Amino acid sequence: MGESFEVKDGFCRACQRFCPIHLGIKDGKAVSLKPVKDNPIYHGFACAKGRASPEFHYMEGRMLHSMKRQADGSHAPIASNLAIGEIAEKIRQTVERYGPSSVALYTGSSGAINLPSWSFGESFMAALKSPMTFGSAQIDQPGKPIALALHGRWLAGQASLDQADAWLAIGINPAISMMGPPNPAHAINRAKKRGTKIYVVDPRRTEMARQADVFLQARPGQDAVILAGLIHVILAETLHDQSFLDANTQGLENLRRSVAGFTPAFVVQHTGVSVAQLLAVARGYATSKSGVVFAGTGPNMSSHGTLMEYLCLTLMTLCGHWRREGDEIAAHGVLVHLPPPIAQAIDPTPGWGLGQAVRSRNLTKTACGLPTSALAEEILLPGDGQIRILICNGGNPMMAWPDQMRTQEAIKKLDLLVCIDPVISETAKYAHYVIAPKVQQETWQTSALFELMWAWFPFTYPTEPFAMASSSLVDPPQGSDVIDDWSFFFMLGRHLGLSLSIQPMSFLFDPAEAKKREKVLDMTLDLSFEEVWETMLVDSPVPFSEVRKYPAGKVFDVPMRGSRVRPKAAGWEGRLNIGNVDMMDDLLRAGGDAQCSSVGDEFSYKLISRRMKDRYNSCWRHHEISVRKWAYNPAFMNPRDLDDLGLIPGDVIEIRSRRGAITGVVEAEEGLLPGVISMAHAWGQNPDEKSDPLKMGANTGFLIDNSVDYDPYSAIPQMSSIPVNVALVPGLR
Ligand SMILES: Nc1nc2c(c(=O)[nH]1)N[C@H]1C(S)=C(S)[C@@H](COP(=O)(O)OP(=O)(O)OC[C@H]3O[C@@H](n4cnc5c(=O)[nH]c(N)nc54)[C@H](O)[C@@H]3O)O[C@H]1N2
Ligand SMILES: Nc1nc2c(c(=O)[nH]1)N[C@H]1C(S)=C(S)[C@@H](COP(=O)(O)OP(=O)(O)OC[C@H]3O[C@@H](n4cnc5c(=O)[nH]c(N)nc54)[C@H](O)[C@@H]3O)O[C@H]1N2
Ligand code: SF4
Ligand SMILES: [Mo]
Repeated sequence: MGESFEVKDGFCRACQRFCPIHLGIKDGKAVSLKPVKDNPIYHGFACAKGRASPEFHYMEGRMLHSMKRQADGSHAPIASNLAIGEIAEKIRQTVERYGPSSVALYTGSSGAINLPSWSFGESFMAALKSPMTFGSAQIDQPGKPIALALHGRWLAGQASLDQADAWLAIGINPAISMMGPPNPAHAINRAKKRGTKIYVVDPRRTEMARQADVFLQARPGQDAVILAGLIHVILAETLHDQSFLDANTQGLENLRRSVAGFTPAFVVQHTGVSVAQLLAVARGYATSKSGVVFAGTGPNMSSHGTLMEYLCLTLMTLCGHWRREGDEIAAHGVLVHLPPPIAQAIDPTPGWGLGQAVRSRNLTKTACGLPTSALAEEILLPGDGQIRILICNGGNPMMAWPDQMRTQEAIKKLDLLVCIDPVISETAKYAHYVIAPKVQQETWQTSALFELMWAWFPFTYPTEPFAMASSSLVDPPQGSDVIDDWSFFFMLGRHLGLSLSIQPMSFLFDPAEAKKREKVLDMTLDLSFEEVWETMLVDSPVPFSEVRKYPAGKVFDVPMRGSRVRPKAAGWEGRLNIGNVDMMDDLLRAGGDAQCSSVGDEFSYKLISRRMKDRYNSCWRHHEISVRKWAYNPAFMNPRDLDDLGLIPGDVIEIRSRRGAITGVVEAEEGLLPGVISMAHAWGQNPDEKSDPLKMGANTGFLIDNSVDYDPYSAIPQMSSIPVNVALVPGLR
């Protein structure tokens, strides 16, 4: 038999940025991935991780069959269909005895990127009548949707990063994380060439900070204080947009009172930035025409995350930095309808206290969903409402949830744990069943994800109406029994006699309207992946069947292209709130906390989180690309701190928090603020496994306690800026 080689167009799925690519396929196997050079939006980019991703499909450790846990704790292959039948039976018995709320779903990062699996998971839970759906979003940047609810939304949205003339980026590093526009490095260069001012707040001189006009190298966890300081200066110097505020907002006086104490002197004392820098950013930002403020995971995880996001929105509103009447529109829906570009405000809505509450710590459902950081407690807390079954879709709680100790206790306690995961992850080790899914190029995928991200991450959206939809480009390896993630929920529903329904994706419909439009699936008929996408995108502005013709994407000539923001409707009364009472109270607390934290206590260092270039959370961690530079997650520290402590790079240190201790390997990083340790999450092993810090790294989640120092609204605990101490572990250098 001769060899065959072909090249198919599509896009990489090794991270959420979905870069358009040419996939080389040899004898039916994906063998190479190269960027599409002349793509108008991505400008020919693929990272090393993406280029290596064809190998992920075939690497050792990828499961080609689902697994069932045996009496001795080992896993043995089982036919997927049989496994799903057994899982259904266990769910049936448990629901009969304890009610539907005893079953919970956790959608992790790989589940969230995969819209059909996310959508079918939610639909399954609704049909089962269990409200207990959790996700990685609630331990990521949960302050974003909550703040947006409290502040209200501007229908026409904000400028895209390509349109904006000032960026204020707080604890986000698009050049590595790809949480930013397509091909972030290219976008940063374009912005510099256009003369866009870039302001960065980060304890670390990040890849983006190196290109910044002003880099505020601030102490971690003080972002709300800095934002309040910027607002203070802007109000004191009357640089705000009074006529915009008069016409479209409420709460200015409350805001003014609340930021009164955040004088430049106060901010400088507690954050480490200089007066000159603070004034430069306040003046530069406020006098720009269309500035955007955007924050990332760091400050969202460093306490007062909801407040910090709220102040980002408030700062934009204060300066009238939303798309205004007559401006070129910033975003178009191609696969998902966006709200009409009208220069008017939608009133705030409640941020928390929505529907089903959990039992622990009086926490409620928020605009971001149920608090994932309380899920372990909900499994451990006996009595009515205890969670006994967990379906974990494309996530790895043992590596990624805060509070690894409590997570392990909870995971071990479950009556049934099902993981949908291509490998036996650290969590899947405890699973009763591991369902082997199709991965990456074996699945159908579209760029609808970005269009949905527009609501919370508008700075990731391109200005042009670009979209792509790709069928599966390769088949799973021969002889395998792997299934589509979404079909797990479909088949489970079928076994349980449930009827699943799928809501079309759109920002146009309120929940009641979306419910009316949902399609009830005929559970007796098998569905194809294509039909799944057709159902989800039934109302798309450009028909799915048209977008499908462009697997590596295209800029579509949608009717809105090139149009302008429309004026506010006559008599419209919607107003944004920039003085929300709860947020102003939290701002006073943040001021108080700032004063305490500079006093210093027994834990004199702050451990902050970061992302590493070649590794996506815990995904494909055993592939050589994930460890080509670092086999472990170094504990980066400023050389001055190393000198003070008598450490040299390569030393093994104990890093101790109030909760516990891990061992890290020291590395010097000039650009890091002294007193700060920068270390990536989702490394290391399970707590009771023998771990070599030089081979596997250490799990920073072990240092975190879910039940203290958490955001009172979203419940996200302090996952960055964790107070720690450091000591040499002798003899391991
Ligand atoms: N201390 C600290 N903790 C953090 C963070 C931090 O910055 N600091 N970050 C937080 C953030 S932002 C997030 S999003 C969470 C992530 O939390 P999780 O999503 O729970 O963790 P991941 O490591 O992303 O797990 C992804 C899993 O998906 C599997 N997988 C890979 N490909 C596929 C696929 O195609 N299909 C399926 N079904 N599974 C697949 C992988 O093997 C892996 O087990 O971690 C959070 N935890
Ligand atoms: N290569 C790669 N890409 C990824 C991921 C990955 O693991 N690897 N993970 C993906 C996921 S799940 C997500 S959510 C996104 C996240 O995307 P980003 O939010 O861009 O994540 P990071 O690159 O970790 O950038 C966070 C920054 O916050 C800073 N920081 C930490 N604490 C503080 C603080 O208190 N204040 C301020 N101002 N800054 C602080 C850190 O120094 C760091 O530069 O990335 C995604 N992309
Ligand atoms: S940034 Fe890298 S991993 Fe992410 S989609 Fe692009 S090529 Fe793939
Ligand atoms: Mo994330």
